[in-house]
Amino acid sequence: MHWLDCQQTIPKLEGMSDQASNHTMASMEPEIQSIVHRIKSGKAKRIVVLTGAGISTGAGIPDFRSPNTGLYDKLAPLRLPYPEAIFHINYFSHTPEPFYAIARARHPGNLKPTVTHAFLALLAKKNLLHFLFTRNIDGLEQDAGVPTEKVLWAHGNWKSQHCYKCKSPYPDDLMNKAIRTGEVPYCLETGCRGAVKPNVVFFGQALPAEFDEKEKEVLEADLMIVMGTSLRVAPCSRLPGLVKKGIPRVLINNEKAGDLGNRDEDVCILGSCDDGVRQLADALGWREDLTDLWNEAVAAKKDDETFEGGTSLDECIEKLVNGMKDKMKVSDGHKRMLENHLNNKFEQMIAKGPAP
Ligand code: CNA
Repeated sequence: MHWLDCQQTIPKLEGMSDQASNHTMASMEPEIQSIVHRIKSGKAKRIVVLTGAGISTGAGIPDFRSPNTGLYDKLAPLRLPYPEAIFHINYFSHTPEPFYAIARARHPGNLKPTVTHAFLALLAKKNLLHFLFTRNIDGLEQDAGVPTEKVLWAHGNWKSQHCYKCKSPYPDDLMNKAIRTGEVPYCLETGCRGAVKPNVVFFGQALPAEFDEKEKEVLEADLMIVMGTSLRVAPCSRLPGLVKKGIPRVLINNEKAGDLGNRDEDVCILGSCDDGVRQLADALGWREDLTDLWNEAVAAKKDDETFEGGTSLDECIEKLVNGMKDKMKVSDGHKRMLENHLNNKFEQMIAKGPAP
């Protein structure tokens, strides 16, 4: 069993070699060619991919940790005990209002897959995608056409919901209404009154049971691609470390992440995911296929009128801040109580040591 643990972070640039750290898109040509050769020669037929929030920022969903644009920086006006609290099950159990206040701005609703999502679907179409681990909850890889049996949504997704307390399911139409209005939905079971939560894995909750089983797919990889993740949240962050020595690992990300770049065979393509996959597609002679597939995926995603005229994250946060004192009744005393409670929880978690 693995638990989503925001305290179990891996330092950035851990032991990154100077050679790897200096590579940029412009100077990566020989390394990209080695990956292209591996794919074209049939040596890479079982590609395992790990994706994170950075592949969906182009679709309009902010990631967590990018400075200024990431969700955690934007949450500052809410004065949460710590930014991750908004997605921590202990905090949600007391105070679900902040989560619902921003839910509409986080929901993929009418958002379209990016060219990076289309690249994943293209890998699948060419029978090269062995398995995709995503920590994203937006489901855009499925919208792009990646077959569901090839994906593990390690942190769950928005497609269903239940009461956090008694686990009763909750109807989709009422959930959509809650997301649209920003009001917390409560359990319909008599006497329960637990807040309803989408089936997204919060900090402090267990990952899907299949994670242990699917983790083994990484051992089968003859190429790994890691995209759009800071690799700072366990246990997904450890997946690249399971790739067998001698098997290339490709990082496509705005910044360096984890220990990618430490091994001789690693390739780090620093820059946007969309630029990185276009560059790979060009080098593979796949650009036309990629563009066609992307256009089809964008056209196929039907608009959901529930989310028309979506409210921006900044607007949602401003609204919550304005109504906070009256509506949420979060007094300074209540806030201090929560802080103490959560600090105690974290001390206990840290004392217990890292997740297995
Ligand atoms: P993170 O910690 O916010 O890291 C994102 C990484 O992507 C950072 O290294 C950024 O520099 C990088 N990045 C951002 N935009 C781009 C871009 N366009 N091109 C290249 N790199 C980019 O997010 P992680 O996924 O590592 O953290 C795991 C969390 C984030 C999981 O619990 C997710 O559920 C959660 N999350 C998911 C979504 C989503 O579903 N779209 C959005 C935000 C957060």
